[in-house]
Amino acid sequence: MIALALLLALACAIFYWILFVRVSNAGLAFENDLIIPPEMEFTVGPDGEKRFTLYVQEGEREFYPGLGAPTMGVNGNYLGPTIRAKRGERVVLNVHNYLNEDTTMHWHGMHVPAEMDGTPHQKITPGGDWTADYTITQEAGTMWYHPHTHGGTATQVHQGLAGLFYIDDANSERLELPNEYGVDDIPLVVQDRLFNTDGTFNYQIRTGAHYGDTILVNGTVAPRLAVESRKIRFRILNGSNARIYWLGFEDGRTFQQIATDGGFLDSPVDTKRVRLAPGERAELIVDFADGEAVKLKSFPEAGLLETTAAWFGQTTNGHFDVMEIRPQPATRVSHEIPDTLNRIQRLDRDRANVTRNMFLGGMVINGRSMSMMRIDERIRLGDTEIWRIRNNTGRTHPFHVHLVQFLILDRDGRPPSAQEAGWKDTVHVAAGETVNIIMQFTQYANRHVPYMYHCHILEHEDNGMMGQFVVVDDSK
Ligand SMILES: [Cu+2]
Repeated sequence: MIALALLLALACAIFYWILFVRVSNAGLAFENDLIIPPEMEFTVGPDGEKRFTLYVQEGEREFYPGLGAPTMGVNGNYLGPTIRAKRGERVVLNVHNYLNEDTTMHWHGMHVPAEMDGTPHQKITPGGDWTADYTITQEAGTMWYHPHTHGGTATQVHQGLAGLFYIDDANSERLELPNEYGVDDIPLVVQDRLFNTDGTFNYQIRTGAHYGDTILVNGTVAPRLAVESRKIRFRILNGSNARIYWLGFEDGRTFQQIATDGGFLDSPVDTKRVRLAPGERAELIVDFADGEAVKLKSFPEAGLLETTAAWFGQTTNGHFDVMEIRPQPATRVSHEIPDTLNRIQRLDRDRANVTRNMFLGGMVINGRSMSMMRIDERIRLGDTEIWRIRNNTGRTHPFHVHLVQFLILDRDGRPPSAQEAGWKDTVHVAAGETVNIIMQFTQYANRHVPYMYHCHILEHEDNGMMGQFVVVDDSK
C-alpha cells in the first residue's frame, strides 16, 4: 500500500516536472545575432503625404546555416520592414502582390476607413497592386500589418508576411522614453515554428491550429542581443499563429510594462510577467544596469487543464527560452521613465448605447461561420458599445475587433489588471470566461464595406471564427 502511494506520488511529480518545470527547448547556445527589421523607406508626396511601397514576395531564408527554407516576406525574404508615421500624417501604402496567390494587407490596430482596412474585401490578385491611403488619427502605439485573405491568413503569416507599424505623436515624443530604433528601442516579433530536418518549415495543424517547438524572434533562431547596461525598451508582438506566451526573465526580475496594444498605459506597471496572445502587443522597460546576461523566457502558466491538454495535443508545455540579452558597458545614463505616460479617456459603462453578445463557439461566433456575403452587425456612427464576449469553448480565444481600440470593462465581473487597463484591439478570452469591452465608433461610416471581428488564432479565423460589421450614419 505504501509502495503504491509512493509510486503514485512519483508519477505525479514526474508529470508535474514534464508540464511545468522542463524547458521544451533547453540547451540553446544563442549564437545568432538578433535580426532587427529595417525601418521602411518612404518618399514624401506633393501634399506632404508619406508614401511607402510594399512588395509582397516569395523568398528563401536560412534559419539554420546552409539550409534554405522557402518563405514569404515584404521587401525581403521573411517578415517586413517597420513602417513609421506620426499622428496627423497622411500615409499612402502601395502594396504589390508578387505571389502566385491572392493576398491582402491589413493594418492591425489602426483606425482606418473600411475600404483601406485590407480585409478579404480588398483582395490583391497575383501581379496586382492596391493602395491604402489614410490619415493617422490615433495616438502613439505599436501596430502591425499582415495579410487577411479569406481562408489563407494562417499560411501567409506563417510563411513570413507580417511587419510592425509604429505610430508616434506629440505625447510619445514629450515622454523621452528610449526611442533609438534597434539600439534601446527594440522590436521583438515572437513566433513559434516547426522545422523539418532539411531546415524548411513544417506547417501542420495540431488541436486545430499550428504550434511550433522553435521560437523565432524577428525571424532569428536562438537569438542573442547586445544592449547597453541601462534601461531598454522592448516592443513585443506575438506574431504567432496560435501560441500564447507568458514572458518574463529567468532571474525573475521585475520590469515595467508601459503600453498595451493601442497606446501607453496611464502609468508604468511593475511586473514579472506579460501575457501575450496572438495579435497582442506590449511595450516593456527592462533595466540591465547590473550588466548580467539574462534569458527572456516564456513560462507555462496556462493552468493545469490547458497545459495538460496542450501536452496531450503534442503542442509542448509552452516553457521556452526565447532569447539571451547580453548587456555591454553603457555610453549614456538611463532614461527616467515618467510616472505619468498617458491620460486615457475612460468610456463610461452607463453611457453605452448598445450591448452586443459575442458567443464564441467551436469555429463560430454567435453560432455562425464567417460569410463575406453576410453583414452580422450594424453599428451606428457615434455610438458607444459594450461587447460581451463569452467563451463557450474549452480553450482560449483572443478576440480582435477591427477599426477601434477598446477598453476592458471586466473579466467575469472583475476589473482588468493594471497591465490590461489600456487601449486594446485584441483580448485574451479564456475558456468559460466572459469579458466585457467598451468602445466608441467615432469615424468612417460606410454601409457597404464591412470591417471584421474574429478570433486571432489564425487557423480559427480561417475556419470561420469571424464576423463582419458595418458602421452606418443614420443621419444621412
Ligand atoms: Cu480561436
